[in-house]
Amino acid sequence: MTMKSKTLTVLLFLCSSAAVMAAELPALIPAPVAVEQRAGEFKLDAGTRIAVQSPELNAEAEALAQRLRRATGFKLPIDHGKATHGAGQRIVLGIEAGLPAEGYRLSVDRRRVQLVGVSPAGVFRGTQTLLQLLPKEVESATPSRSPRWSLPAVQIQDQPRFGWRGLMLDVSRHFFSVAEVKDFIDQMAKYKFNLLHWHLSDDQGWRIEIKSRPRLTEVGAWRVGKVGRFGSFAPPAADEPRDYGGFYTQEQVREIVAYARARHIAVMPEIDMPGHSLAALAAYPELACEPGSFAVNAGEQLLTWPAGGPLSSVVDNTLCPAKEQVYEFARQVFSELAQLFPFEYVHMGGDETARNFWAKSEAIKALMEREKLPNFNAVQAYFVTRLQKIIAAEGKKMMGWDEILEGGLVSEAAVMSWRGMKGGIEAARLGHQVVMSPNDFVYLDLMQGDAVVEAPVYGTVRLSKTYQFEPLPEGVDARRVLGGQANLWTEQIYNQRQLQYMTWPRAMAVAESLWSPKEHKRWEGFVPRVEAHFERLTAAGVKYSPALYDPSFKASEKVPGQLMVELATEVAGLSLHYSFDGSLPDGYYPVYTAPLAVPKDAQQLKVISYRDGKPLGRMMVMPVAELRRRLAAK
Ligand code: TNX
Repeated sequence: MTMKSKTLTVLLFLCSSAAVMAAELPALIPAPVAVEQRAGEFKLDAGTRIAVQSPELNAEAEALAQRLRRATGFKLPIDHGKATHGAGQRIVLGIEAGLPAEGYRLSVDRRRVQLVGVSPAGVFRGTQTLLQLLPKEVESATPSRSPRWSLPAVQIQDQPRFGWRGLMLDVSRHFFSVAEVKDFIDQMAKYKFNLLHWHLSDDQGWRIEIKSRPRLTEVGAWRVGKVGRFGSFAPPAADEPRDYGGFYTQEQVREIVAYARARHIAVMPEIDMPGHSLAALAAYPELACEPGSFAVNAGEQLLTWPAGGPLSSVVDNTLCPAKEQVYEFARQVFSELAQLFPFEYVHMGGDETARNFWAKSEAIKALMEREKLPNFNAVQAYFVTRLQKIIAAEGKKMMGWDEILEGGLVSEAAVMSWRGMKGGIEAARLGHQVVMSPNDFVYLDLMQGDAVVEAPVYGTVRLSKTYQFEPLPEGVDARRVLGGQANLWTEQIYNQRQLQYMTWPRAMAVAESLWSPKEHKRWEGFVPRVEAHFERLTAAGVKYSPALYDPSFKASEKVPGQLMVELATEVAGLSLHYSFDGSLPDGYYPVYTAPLAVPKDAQQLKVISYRDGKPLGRMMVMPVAELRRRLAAK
């Protein structure tokens, strides 16, 4: 086929309306590089066999077979070697030289499904596309007889845009079990992520067994358990039980690393230093600059951001850069980490270091004089430089949050940009390797919709905003940008269902930003595919946020005293039905067409979105007082 017609089919696939797409081709996320549809279909049935042409692919074949057997109940025997002929349907997996890293080619016709990649990783990514070509019931954990098990005839050529496609999971603020982490990895694999950044320590808990420092998990892994608005809890009383938390043994860590590896996902550990270290100090108080009583934070106020001033901490939560025993501690921790994690990078945090206790410390003062460090940024840089040497001596590369740029950064260190993209742009200019994870696009802990329905946190990042994530800003050297990732901080995430809800569908938008060609990205084409994947998540038993169906609210005052409210949705074609009289609107209520004048004595605006006569979004209950509050805050 000529290049021109290939481009045409891809365009067709991405631009056609939801209805046409659903009829023609299953929704693929992330969108592949090139898709060409053919006539006909491949029927999967009790006679289908899987053929593996290279022993390198045995594990991928077995993983695919297991997924298919579980959902279909078919036997799907696996044949090894070149014998791929004979009667019956075949799914053939093979290695082909010359394809790009993690790339694959998938062709489906009436008789056979052929999947080739340059490596097992490429074939594995291809199997995820293959599964997305099957009906949603393939996601189910139990056999289902209802669907027609068929794949549309198609030719797909695919490869990732970036080699670093990550999600970060914070298991410190709330602990998630081995089974829950594995489940998270399973969901990541479906969307072709290849890196799990595991945030293993923070003020609220130390989560990994370090054999040379047993108190880290004996003491540092446990805190008082609370629910409510994290960050504003009452300080724990002396008699409240410290029984909430947990940690991973080294054996469990190996198990998770192997589990991820089987899905071609690397695991990068993060131990956050020198700030965010209260759990470590609770275990080893001598690592702080000055004596004090340290306890694992349970969600009572800790870090504060005084207006205009630098960040400050209520109790000292930093390891002391002036103490030699801190570097010995770091060496012990990172040498055990280096044994456990084969991935080339380890992450040392480096973010949000409060300096208000350094200012009171004689040890810091002496260090600054001895090393001629003019300010606290230089103290932090001194710490980071020494840490880099410790990590390099363990055979690893060091990565840290963008704060490590402040005060000058050793050239070997890589930077993860979270306070927008500017740290990443600056680091790339200085020649560092960079991963982009800007908080204004890809922070999965932020709300997906309006605070009146979401579990409240301090900000909102809607799906459409996440979909605009572009990891390679103009003018930046592409060789410096490894890729990007989204970060799931868990201060306000108390259980696995909420973990899933905050991740999906936004991680789909991240996956597409990191895998698919930039030119293919189109919001209107993405939405119907996301909607199709909602059904797949449901079949898989995974919770997701329907916030894209909910309106956003904008309060204004045109003439003095007349409150107006404007509604908008991310998705086109919804009707918003509303009431001001306290009753619950349904599809027979007035439809929003233009900004509404809020009646003088109204208490609440209630809104629900419909499409084709069916409710889609949630019942939004917006107090008029809240609209007035937002107007005043502007
Ligand atoms: C900032 S991002 C942090 C985290 C918080 C997060 C909440 C970063 C390096 N540090 O400690 O959980 O904001 O959004």
